[in-house]
Amino acid sequence: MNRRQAWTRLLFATIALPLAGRAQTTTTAGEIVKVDKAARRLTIKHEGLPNLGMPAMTMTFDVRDAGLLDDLAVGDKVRFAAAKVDGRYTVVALSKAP
Ligand SMILES: [Cu+2]
Repeated sequence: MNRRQAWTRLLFATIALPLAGRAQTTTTAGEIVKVDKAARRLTIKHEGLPNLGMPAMTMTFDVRDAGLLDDLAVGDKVRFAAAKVDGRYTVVALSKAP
């Protein structure tokens, strides 16, 4: 690998890969069914989650960032992203739907 190739690889790793990762984080529509701040958990009636191979359903998720729960109430319509973190279904991003 010459110098130029090395730089190209470095650039790819620092710029292109994070962008690709972001593009794969699709959000899914849901409605808040229950907010459990003490346990840091959310029950969401959600549409399908393709990244988890999950059809639409109502289920409980862990929440990575407790701050996400502060402004949420039952019945809120949201868009969110979920992932399996340490073997548990976890909300990793969430915002209220407009
Ligand atoms: Cu589910």
